[in-house]
Amino acid sequence: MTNILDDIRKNLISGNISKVKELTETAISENISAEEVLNKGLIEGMGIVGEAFKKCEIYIPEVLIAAKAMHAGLAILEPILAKSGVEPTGKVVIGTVKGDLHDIGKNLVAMMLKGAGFQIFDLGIDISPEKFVEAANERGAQLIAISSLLTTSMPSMRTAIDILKKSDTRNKIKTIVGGAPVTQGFADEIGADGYAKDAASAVDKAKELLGKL
Ligand code: B1M
Repeated sequence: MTNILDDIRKNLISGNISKVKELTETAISENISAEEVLNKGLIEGMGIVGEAFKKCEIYIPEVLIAAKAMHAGLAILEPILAKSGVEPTGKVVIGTVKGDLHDIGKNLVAMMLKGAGFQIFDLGIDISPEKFVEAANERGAQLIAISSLLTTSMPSMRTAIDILKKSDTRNKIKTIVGGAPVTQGFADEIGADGYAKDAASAVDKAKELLGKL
């Protein structure tokens, strides 16, 4: 016999948006806690999607549709979770660097992080180095996630990290960088705490980095 949390996971993985919404509502009406629906249904489901994406068993369109299904479920849970004071996995400020307007990869990373239970403050595109640090301080974020798709905009990542290093909150905030032209070598060179080559790996790295705080 399958239970409703299995059904939520299965429908999330297959991107059945209306079914995930309906099942999430049913689970809540059956007195399953919002936290359990979130962790055992939505987050576990999105974790399976992330692993399949990493192994190239599924591709970007499937991930995006699963993320939409996740959002449909989250929309039901968010007001309940907010009232019950359940803490997010961590707070992340994310954006695309100054001079760069590409946002598809950044959005994917943001969605996967949200899927893993992180609270996301998405600053958008063309974000100045100062803005990343200011926003992280304002929001009490533990992680700044910076995306760059252009070789010309990559140096702006270094500036953001330099500004953070000079600030009082350096030991409270980690940094992760990524995007097609970014490499582990570049991340090391600019002093980023982490690098991830894709959205699913970004979730693993974010969890690892926050574990070190
Ligand atoms: Co542009 N573009 N583009 N573009 N564009 C590229 C990036 C390019 C490689 C194309 C090419 O020449 N072959 C090239 C960059 C060359 C370089 O510098 N290395 C390029 C260029 C040159 C330009 C313009 C300068 C073109 C022009 O005007 N002459 C211009 C720049 C505008 C600007 O930003 N100032 C430009 C404009 C555009 C569009 C607006 C038309 C559009 C962007 C639309 C949008 O994002 N809303 C666009 C697009 C779509 C592309 C390509 C075709 C696709 C990018 C994409 O979305 N990929 C791209 C060529 C290509 O990659 N094939 C190209 C899908 C996305 C899911 O992958 O973003 O790599 P990606 O994200 C991955 C990983 O990189 C990683 O996870 C994601 C998936 O798991 N990742 C992270 C991303 N961010 C991460 C952050 C992390 C961790 C992982 O931690 C924080």
